[in-house]
Order: sequence, then C-alpha cells, then structure tokens
Amino acid sequence: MTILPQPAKFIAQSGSFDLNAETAIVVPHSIPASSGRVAEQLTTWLRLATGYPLPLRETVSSNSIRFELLASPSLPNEGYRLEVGDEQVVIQATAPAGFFYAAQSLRQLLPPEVFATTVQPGMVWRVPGVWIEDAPRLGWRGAMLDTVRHYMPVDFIKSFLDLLALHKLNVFHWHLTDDQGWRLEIERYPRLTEVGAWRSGTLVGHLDDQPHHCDGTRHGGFYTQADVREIVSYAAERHITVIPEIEMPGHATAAIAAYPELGNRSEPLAVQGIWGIHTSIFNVQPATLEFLKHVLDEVLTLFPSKFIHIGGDEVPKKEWRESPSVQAQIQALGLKDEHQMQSYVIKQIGIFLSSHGRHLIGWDEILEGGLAEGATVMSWRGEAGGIAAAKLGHDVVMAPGSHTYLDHYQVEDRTAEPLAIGGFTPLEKAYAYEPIPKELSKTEARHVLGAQAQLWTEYMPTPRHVEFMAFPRLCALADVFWTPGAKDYAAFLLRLEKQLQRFDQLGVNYRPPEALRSTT
Ligand code: TNX
Repeated sequence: MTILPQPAKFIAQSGSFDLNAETAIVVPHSIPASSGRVAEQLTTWLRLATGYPLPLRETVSSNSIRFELLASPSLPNEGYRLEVGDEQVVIQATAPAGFFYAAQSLRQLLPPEVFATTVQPGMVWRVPGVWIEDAPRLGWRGAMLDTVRHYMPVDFIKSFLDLLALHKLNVFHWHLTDDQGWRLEIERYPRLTEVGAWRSGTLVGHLDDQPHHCDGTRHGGFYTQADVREIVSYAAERHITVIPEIEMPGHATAAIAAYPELGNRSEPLAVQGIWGIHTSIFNVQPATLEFLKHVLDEVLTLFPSKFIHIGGDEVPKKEWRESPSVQAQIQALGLKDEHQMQSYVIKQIGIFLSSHGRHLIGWDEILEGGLAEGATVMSWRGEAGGIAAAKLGHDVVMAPGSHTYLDHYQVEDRTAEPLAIGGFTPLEKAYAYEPIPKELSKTEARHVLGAQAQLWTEYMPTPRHVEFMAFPRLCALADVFWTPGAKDYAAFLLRLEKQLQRFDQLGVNYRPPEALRSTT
C-alpha cells in the first residue's frame, strides 16, 4: 500500500490499469456538478505530468476512470470506494468530499512522478490492481498555522493547503492575530493593519537567551479581505474549512498598539518583537466588547466556517488586578475574580457568535472561571482540558503540546538542527499519538470532534522552515487522524518513503527522517 494516510480497508488485486493517451474520465449525467468538479480537478492534476488529454465524457467506455454516485447512507460523506481493474478504474462516493479523497488516493497509486509539474517523458503510468473502501476515523483533521510570529505569503498558504489536501486533512486553523502582529484587514478599523501589522524588529536567538535583543528589521504584512476570500475558496475547492483565530482577551498587543483605548494602561504600546506571554490584554469596557463584535462582524462575512476560534489562551490577569476600572466592573457584575471576568468576556462573545449561527471554540484556558455554554475546547496543555470539557458534555478538539506541536525539536541533539522552541517530538512519537483519551467513556469520547497539528512560527521565519518542521511529522499525524485500527510504524515508514518521493517532485522541504536516510 502506497497511500498516505492509509486507507481503512484495501485488498490488492491481480492486474493493473495503465493510464495512457486514450484514457478518458467518465462522469455520467447523474453525477451532480459539485462532484463532477472533482473530475475536472483530477484531469488537471494528471495532465500536468502525463501530458495526456484525459477528456471528460458522459458515456461509459473502457480505458476510463469512472465516477459513480452511491445513494447517501451507503458511505459517509468523506468515504469512497476505489477499484482498479485492467480496463477501468471505478470511483464510488456519495458526496464531493468522498470523490475528492478517492482522487487523492488514485494519484498516490500512480508513480511519484505524477506529482511533477512538467510532462515526464517515457513514463509508464501504471496503477496496481486494488480494491479500497475508505473513510476517516476523525471528522476534524486539522493543522494550525501561525502567520503572526512570521508573516507567510498567500502563495505559500495555498501550497500548504494543497499539502493538507494531499493528506486528507480538512481543517485549516489560521492564527491571524497576536502580540507580534495583526494580520487581517478589518475595514472598520484600518489602524489594525496600518499599525498593528508591523513590528520594528524581531528577537534574535531564543527567548531564554538573555539579554534579549532585536534585529531592528521591520517585519510584517497582512491579508487583505480579497486575499482571505481567495484563500477560503481555494481551501473549499480542496474540501478544507478555514477556521480563523482572533485572539482575546490576551495575545492582544498588536491591536492595543493600533488602538490604545482597548488596553488597560495609559502609556503607548508597540507591536511586540519578542515571543512569550505578554501582560498587555484587552480591557473590559463595553466599547472594547463592541470593538470585538465589530471585528467579528467582518470575520463572519469572510469565513463561512461554523466554528470561530477566539483564542483565550495565556491571559495574565495582572493588568486587570491593577485596574480600578476592571475591578469596579467585576464588582458591578457580581463576579468573584479576574478568572470569572475572563469567562464573562468569552461568554458574551459566545452569545454573539451563536446569535449569528456560529460556534465558539477556544484554547483550554476558556475552562477557567466557567465554560461558556456550548463552547468547544481545543486542548493544548496536554489532554486534561479536553478530558474535563468532554466530561462536562462539551465538544473538544485535541491538540496536545506533547504530540501535536510541530515547533518542537525533531532530534535530541539540539545543536544538530535549526533553533526551535524546545521539546522533543520525533516522528515516531507523532505517529504514536492516540487522539481519543482513554479516560473517556464511549459516550464522552463522542465529544472528541478530532485533532490537529500546530505550527507556531516563532522559530520558523520562512515557508521553507515551516515545511521542514511540518513534514514528515504531519504525515504521521494525518495517518493517526484518518486511519482506524492498529498502527504499524514499519509499514508507515514504507508508505512515507513514497510520500517523500512525491514531496521531491513537489519541491517540499521536508526533513529526511533518520529511519529512511540510508534508503533515500
Ligand atoms: C503557547 S498554544 C501558545 C502560543 C505559542 C506556543 C509555542 C497556545 C494556545 N499558546 O502562543 O506560540 O505556546 O509553542
């Protein structure tokens, strides 16, 4: 088996199918346009490297790749069947996502050169005979990219989305605001990007190295609303939902630098060039809550996702403790302390989002001081937050630092590789990750919507560096998120070897894993 993530069920068959200049793609009239669209995508992909015309036809013929629509309950929406025989390849699914994943699998059954972007002469494009029935284990298979600590160009985000799609991941969690920058154009508040998108310098070396010094180079950038629309639709074409993250009430320095009235102190702030947890957080004036809702109004028009991520992590309460006005509000609202104040803010935002038919998700700190009704928790400080929330009957997404933080070192000898934040998460550990905590009963486990990988970019200044940290560990996590049943690391490595050959064609800057260094 060469497909990654590994299909749920497959049986090798005798024979094989050769793709050639006469092969057609058959999309009967009964296939709805949304699924037929996948056939167009498939032709586009396959044409690049094969140079074959691969026309779309409505009538059945031999030497073809045939799409067949199944009645809805026979397979889940993301499921598909793929059968490769001598005369034809048959793809069955009930919905566009299933056809899309079948097409991804078919590409991976072909030689890795099919991922080349120019015609490869002299190739035999042979697909080995196989029967596959496949569907994912988890519904939420995500990857988070931090585009704040380092701005990532739109073209890179698109190529990253292509790689997510190749791994059958379906959520792109886009970290857009933080202390070091505000990267989303908000028409009502232009200073968020005029001021907030730019910092005057960036920390040199590691946060733990003292004294801190910055490089003095202006860094920044932001995504216009047109960029966002383009990315959201690019993702949708690849069956990926984009979930924006707008941080509150902490990780807010860039916004406060742009609009000082949102903060708690009178002295002006600059957009941060240093990593870590900063004490500057939003105040809790009604006007600030209004500001957040106005920002979200625009966010909601840009992002059709059911979930909106509001951050909520790492909120030092120092400024609130010291602010007479926040203290007065805590009193007036009858709250016990600053934790309840945070919870109050998140609840207000939760109510706002529900009133617009959306759903709040936040990092596990939103549990502190009481969880907002219906809120979904993203568990990052280990699994505890996720377990607690699921036991309370809330949905959760597992994102524990221990296994899913791809900003950690991939090697024990830290001097052997570029500076990273810390930790040690080698490929084998990522592969060993178990997304459903054993502490949960079957019923509680239904609250685990899925899991995701995190790419925080403090120590990843360039897209190539992001690729180096993401791959191949994200391949291992994709397998964990998608494939039900027993794991087999040795078999994973064999499939990975093929995936790396595909990466070579695509020009992905992956880190060659030790286990495969002698062979690749
Ligand atoms: C903690 S994870 C953070 C981020 C950092 C990350 C570095 C989380 C919700 N907050 O702000 O970038 O650690 O690993």
